[in-house]
Amino acid sequence: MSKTIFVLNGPNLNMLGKREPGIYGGKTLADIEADCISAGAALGFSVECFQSNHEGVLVDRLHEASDRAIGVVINPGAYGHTSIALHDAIRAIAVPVVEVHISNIHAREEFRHKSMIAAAAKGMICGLGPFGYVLALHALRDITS
Ligand code: CA2
Repeated sequence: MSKTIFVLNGPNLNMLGKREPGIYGGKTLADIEADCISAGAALGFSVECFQSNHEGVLVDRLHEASDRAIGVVINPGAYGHTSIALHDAIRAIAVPVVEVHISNIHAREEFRHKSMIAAAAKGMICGLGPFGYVLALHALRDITS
C-alpha cells in the first residue's frame, strides 16, 4: 500500500498562474498539484494536496498528518514569515515536514527573509520554482526510507 504524503499550500497560492508570473512562474496550483501527484507516485507515495487561506485550517491539516501521513510538504505562503501557530503545529507532530517556497525569499523584501517555521521543519527549499515541491518529495523519500 502506498504511503501518504500531504502537500499543503497556504494563503494566496490558489492565485498562482493568474498574476505575478515573473515571480512565481506560469503554473497554476492545479498544475503543481498534478506534478506532485505524479512525482509522488513514481516515488511510491500517494500524495494528497490541500490549500487553505486560513491559518487554523492549516494547523488542523498538520495535526491530521500526524495520523494519516508519513511526511508533509508545506508552502506556508506568507504565514511562513509570521506564524508561531504553524511552527508549534510542526513541532507537535512526529512526521517530517519540508518547507517549500517557490520564490527565493532571501532575494526579496526583508520581511520575507525570516521563516518562522524553518527551525521546526526538517529542511527548507526556496527559489527553485515549482520544482521545489518535487525536490521536497524526493527528500521525504530519502528521510522516510
Ligand atoms: O515563494 C513562495 O512560495 C511564497 O511562499 C509565496 C507567498 C509569499 O507570501 C511568500 O513570501 C513566498 C505568496 C503567494 C502568493 O501567490 C500569488 C500568486 C499570484 C498572484 C499573487 C500572489
